[in-house]
Amino acid sequence: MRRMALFVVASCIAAWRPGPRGGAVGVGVGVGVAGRISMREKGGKPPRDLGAAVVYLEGAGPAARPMSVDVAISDKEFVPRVVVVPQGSTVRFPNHDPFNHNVFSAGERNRFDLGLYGRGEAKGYALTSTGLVQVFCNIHPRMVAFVQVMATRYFTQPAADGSFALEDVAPGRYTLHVWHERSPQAVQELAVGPAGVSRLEIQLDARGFRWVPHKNKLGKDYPTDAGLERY
Ligand SMILES: [Cu+2]
Repeated sequence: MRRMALFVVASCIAAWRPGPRGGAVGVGVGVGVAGRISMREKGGKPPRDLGAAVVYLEGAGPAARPMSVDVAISDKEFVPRVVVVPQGSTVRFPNHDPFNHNVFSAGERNRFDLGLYGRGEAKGYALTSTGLVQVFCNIHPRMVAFVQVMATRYFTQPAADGSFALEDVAPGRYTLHVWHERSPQAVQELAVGPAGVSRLEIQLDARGFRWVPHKNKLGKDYPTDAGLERY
Protein backbone atom coordinates (compact mmCIF):
# COMPACT_ATOMS: atom_id res chain seq x y z
CA MET A 1 0.00 0.00 0.00
CA ARG A 2 2.74 2.40 0.98
CA ARG A 3 4.67 1.56 -2.15
CA MET A 4 1.63 2.38 -4.26
CA ALA A 5 1.24 5.80 -2.62
CA LEU A 6 4.89 6.59 -3.23
CA PHE A 7 4.51 5.64 -6.85
CA VAL A 8 1.62 8.06 -7.31
CA VAL A 9 3.59 10.89 -5.71
CA ALA A 10 6.60 10.10 -7.89
CA SER A 11 4.43 10.14 -11.01
CA CYS A 12 3.08 13.59 -10.20
CA ILE A 13 6.57 14.94 -9.68
CA ALA A 14 7.70 13.42 -12.95
CA ALA A 15 4.75 14.84 -14.86
CA TRP A 16 5.23 18.43 -13.73
CA ARG A 17 8.82 19.13 -12.97
CA PRO A 18 10.10 22.69 -13.27
CA GLY A 19 11.42 23.54 -16.72
CA PRO A 20 14.78 25.13 -17.39
CA ARG A 21 13.39 28.65 -17.02
CA GLY A 22 11.10 27.91 -14.14
CA GLY A 23 8.02 27.04 -16.19
CA ALA A 24 6.39 23.64 -16.10
CA VAL A 25 7.52 21.03 -18.59
CA GLY A 26 5.15 18.17 -19.26
CA VAL A 27 6.16 14.58 -19.74
CA GLY A 28 7.13 13.75 -23.29
CA VAL A 29 8.60 17.19 -24.00
CA GLY A 30 12.09 16.04 -23.13
CA VAL A 31 14.14 14.49 -25.90
CA GLY A 32 17.13 12.21 -26.21
CA VAL A 33 20.78 13.10 -26.58
CA ALA A 34 22.83 10.13 -27.72
CA GLY A 35 26.19 9.35 -29.17
CA ARG A 36 29.41 7.53 -28.69
CA ILE A 37 32.80 8.38 -27.31
CA SER A 38 36.09 6.97 -28.48
CA MET A 39 39.60 7.45 -27.20
CA ARG A 40 43.05 7.51 -28.72
CA GLU A 41 45.50 5.46 -26.70
CA LYS A 42 49.27 5.34 -26.71
CA GLY A 43 50.63 2.97 -29.33
CA GLY A 44 47.26 2.75 -31.06
CA LYS A 45 45.99 0.30 -28.45
CA PRO A 46 42.24 -0.15 -28.13
CA PRO A 47 40.64 1.92 -25.36
CA ARG A 48 40.09 -0.10 -22.18
CA ASP A 49 37.86 1.91 -19.89
CA LEU A 50 35.44 4.06 -21.87
CA GLY A 51 32.79 3.25 -19.29
CA ALA A 52 34.77 5.29 -16.75
CA ALA A 53 34.01 8.51 -18.63
CA VAL A 54 31.34 10.94 -17.46
CA VAL A 55 29.07 12.69 -19.98
CA TYR A 56 27.04 15.68 -18.84
CA LEU A 57 25.29 18.82 -20.01
CA GLU A 58 26.13 22.13 -18.45
CA GLY A 59 23.23 24.58 -18.43
CA ALA A 60 19.78 24.96 -16.96
CA GLY A 61 18.00 21.81 -15.94
CA PRO A 62 16.17 20.10 -13.13
CA ALA A 63 18.20 18.71 -10.25
CA ALA A 64 18.22 15.00 -9.56
CA ARG A 65 17.35 13.69 -6.13
CA PRO A 66 20.43 13.22 -3.93
CA MET A 67 21.37 9.61 -3.35
CA SER A 68 23.72 7.47 -1.31
CA VAL A 69 26.45 5.64 -3.22
CA ASP A 70 29.01 3.13 -2.00
CA VAL A 71 32.57 3.15 -3.31
CA ALA A 72 34.13 0.02 -1.86
CA ILE A 73 37.75 -0.20 -0.80
CA SER A 74 39.09 -3.59 -1.79
CA ASP A 75 42.68 -4.71 -2.33
CA LYS A 76 43.87 -1.11 -2.04
CA GLU A 77 41.55 0.08 -4.79
CA PHE A 78 38.39 2.14 -4.87
CA VAL A 79 35.63 0.23 -6.67
CA PRO A 80 34.18 1.76 -8.75
CA ARG A 81 36.96 4.19 -9.44
CA VAL A 82 34.62 6.78 -11.01
CA VAL A 83 31.11 7.69 -9.91
CA VAL A 84 28.76 10.51 -10.86
CA VAL A 85 26.12 11.71 -8.40
CA PRO A 86 23.61 14.53 -7.97
CA GLN A 87 24.63 17.46 -5.77
CA GLY A 88 23.91 16.73 -2.11
CA SER A 89 24.55 13.00 -2.43
CA THR A 90 26.50 11.03 0.13
CA VAL A 91 29.36 8.78 -0.90
CA ARG A 92 30.31 6.03 1.55
CA PHE A 93 33.59 4.16 1.50
CA PRO A 94 33.24 0.70 3.09
CA ASN A 95 36.63 -0.84 3.87
CA HIS A 96 36.85 -4.53 2.89
CA ASP A 97 40.62 -4.80 3.38
CA PRO A 98 42.11 -6.41 6.51
CA PHE A 99 43.96 -3.19 7.30
CA ASN A 100 43.25 0.51 7.80
CA HIS A 101 42.70 3.20 5.23
CA ASN A 102 42.38 6.98 5.57
CA VAL A 103 40.11 8.35 2.85
CA PHE A 104 40.36 12.07 2.20
CA SER A 105 39.84 14.80 -0.38
CA ALA A 106 41.91 17.96 -0.26
CA GLY A 107 40.14 20.06 -2.90
CA GLU A 108 38.83 23.55 -2.28
CA ARG A 109 35.25 22.29 -2.26
CA ASN A 110 33.93 19.09 -0.76
CA ARG A 111 37.04 18.82 1.39
CA PHE A 112 36.95 15.94 3.88
CA ASP A 113 39.12 13.63 5.95
CA LEU A 114 37.44 10.44 7.16
CA GLY A 115 40.36 9.39 9.37
CA LEU A 116 41.72 5.88 9.83
CA TYR A 117 39.26 3.02 9.86
CA GLY A 118 39.45 -0.72 9.45
CA ARG A 119 37.75 -3.68 7.88
CA GLY A 120 33.99 -3.77 8.08
CA GLU A 121 33.69 -0.07 8.73
CA ALA A 122 32.25 2.49 6.33
CA LYS A 123 32.46 6.24 6.53
CA GLY A 124 30.91 8.73 4.17
CA TYR A 125 30.60 12.36 3.28
CA ALA A 126 27.82 14.50 1.79
CA LEU A 127 29.00 16.35 -1.31
CA THR A 128 27.30 19.74 -1.29
CA SER A 129 29.32 21.47 -4.02
CA THR A 130 29.31 20.58 -7.71
CA GLY A 131 32.40 19.61 -9.65
CA LEU A 132 35.11 16.98 -9.64
CA VAL A 133 36.18 15.50 -6.31
CA GLN A 134 39.46 13.60 -6.24
CA VAL A 135 39.52 11.08 -3.44
CA PHE A 136 42.74 9.63 -2.07
CA CYS A 137 44.03 7.50 0.78
CA ASN A 138 46.58 9.03 3.12
CA ILE A 139 48.43 5.74 3.47
CA HIS A 140 48.39 4.30 -0.05
CA PRO A 141 49.43 6.84 -2.69
CA ARG A 142 48.15 4.82 -5.65
CA MET A 143 44.59 4.74 -4.38
CA VAL A 144 42.42 7.22 -6.26
CA ALA A 145 38.72 7.66 -6.95
CA PHE A 146 36.88 10.39 -8.81
CA VAL A 147 33.42 11.64 -7.92
CA GLN A 148 31.68 13.99 -10.32
CA VAL A 149 28.99 15.99 -8.53
CA MET A 150 26.27 17.31 -10.83
CA ALA A 151 23.93 20.30 -10.61
CA THR A 152 21.28 18.82 -12.93
CA ARG A 153 20.11 15.35 -13.84
CA TYR A 154 21.59 15.58 -17.35
CA PHE A 155 24.50 13.21 -16.80
CA THR A 156 25.44 9.62 -17.53
CA GLN A 157 28.35 7.23 -17.96
CA PRO A 158 28.90 5.44 -21.27
CA ALA A 159 28.62 1.71 -21.82
CA ALA A 160 31.85 -0.24 -22.26
CA ASP A 161 31.70 0.38 -26.02
CA GLY A 162 31.51 4.14 -25.47
CA SER A 163 27.85 4.57 -26.39
CA PHE A 164 25.79 6.87 -24.18
CA ALA A 165 22.25 8.23 -24.03
CA LEU A 166 20.68 11.00 -21.98
CA GLU A 167 16.91 10.84 -21.81
CA ASP A 168 14.21 13.43 -21.30
CA VAL A 169 16.38 16.49 -21.94
CA ALA A 170 14.49 19.77 -22.31
CA PRO A 171 15.27 21.36 -25.69
CA GLY A 172 17.67 24.26 -25.32
CA ARG A 173 21.29 25.27 -25.46
CA TYR A 174 23.88 23.44 -23.42
CA THR A 175 27.56 22.81 -23.17
CA LEU A 176 28.35 19.13 -23.51
CA HIS A 177 31.24 17.86 -21.39
CA VAL A 178 32.93 14.50 -21.64
CA TRP A 179 35.33 13.91 -18.80
CA HIS A 180 37.77 11.03 -18.49
CA GLU A 181 40.60 10.61 -16.01
CA ARG A 182 43.21 10.08 -18.74
CA SER A 183 42.16 12.64 -21.35
CA PRO A 184 41.78 16.38 -21.65
CA GLN A 185 38.10 17.11 -21.25
CA ALA A 186 36.03 17.33 -24.45
CA VAL A 187 33.76 20.38 -24.40
CA GLN A 188 31.37 21.51 -27.11
CA GLU A 189 28.32 23.69 -27.49
CA LEU A 190 25.18 21.68 -28.07
CA ALA A 191 21.82 22.92 -29.34
CA VAL A 192 19.11 20.41 -28.46
CA GLY A 193 16.10 20.80 -30.74
CA PRO A 194 12.64 19.23 -30.51
CA ALA A 195 13.88 16.08 -32.24
CA GLY A 196 16.78 15.60 -29.84
CA VAL A 197 20.34 14.81 -30.82
CA SER A 198 21.69 11.48 -31.95
CA ARG A 199 24.92 10.07 -33.28
CA LEU A 200 27.20 12.51 -31.53
CA GLU A 201 30.80 11.42 -31.99
CA ILE A 202 33.25 12.59 -29.38
CA GLN A 203 36.90 11.72 -29.39
CA LEU A 204 39.05 11.74 -26.29
CA ASP A 205 42.83 11.48 -26.29
CA ALA A 206 44.76 9.60 -23.62
CA ARG A 207 48.09 9.63 -25.44
CA GLY A 208 49.48 12.46 -23.34
CA PHE A 209 48.44 10.99 -20.01
CA ARG A 210 50.94 10.20 -17.33
CA TRP A 211 50.53 9.46 -13.66
CA VAL A 212 51.38 12.47 -11.51
CA PRO A 213 51.93 11.81 -7.81
CA HIS A 214 49.67 13.79 -5.52
CA LYS A 215 50.28 15.09 -1.99
CA ASN A 216 48.98 13.49 1.19
CA LYS A 217 46.29 15.07 3.34
CA LEU A 218 48.83 17.41 4.94
CA GLY A 219 49.99 18.68 1.55
CA LYS A 220 53.27 16.76 1.86
CA ASP A 221 54.88 14.08 -0.30
CA TYR A 222 54.20 10.51 0.69
CA PRO A 223 57.18 8.72 2.27
CA THR A 224 59.48 7.42 -0.47
CA ASP A 225 58.95 3.87 0.79
CA ALA A 226 55.18 4.20 0.45
CA GLY A 227 55.37 1.69 -2.40
CA LEU A 228 56.40 -0.88 0.24
CA GLU A 229 53.45 0.02 2.41
CA ARG A 230 53.20 -1.85 5.64
CA TYR A 231 49.88 -2.23 7.22
CU1 LIG B 1 44.64 3.07 1.94
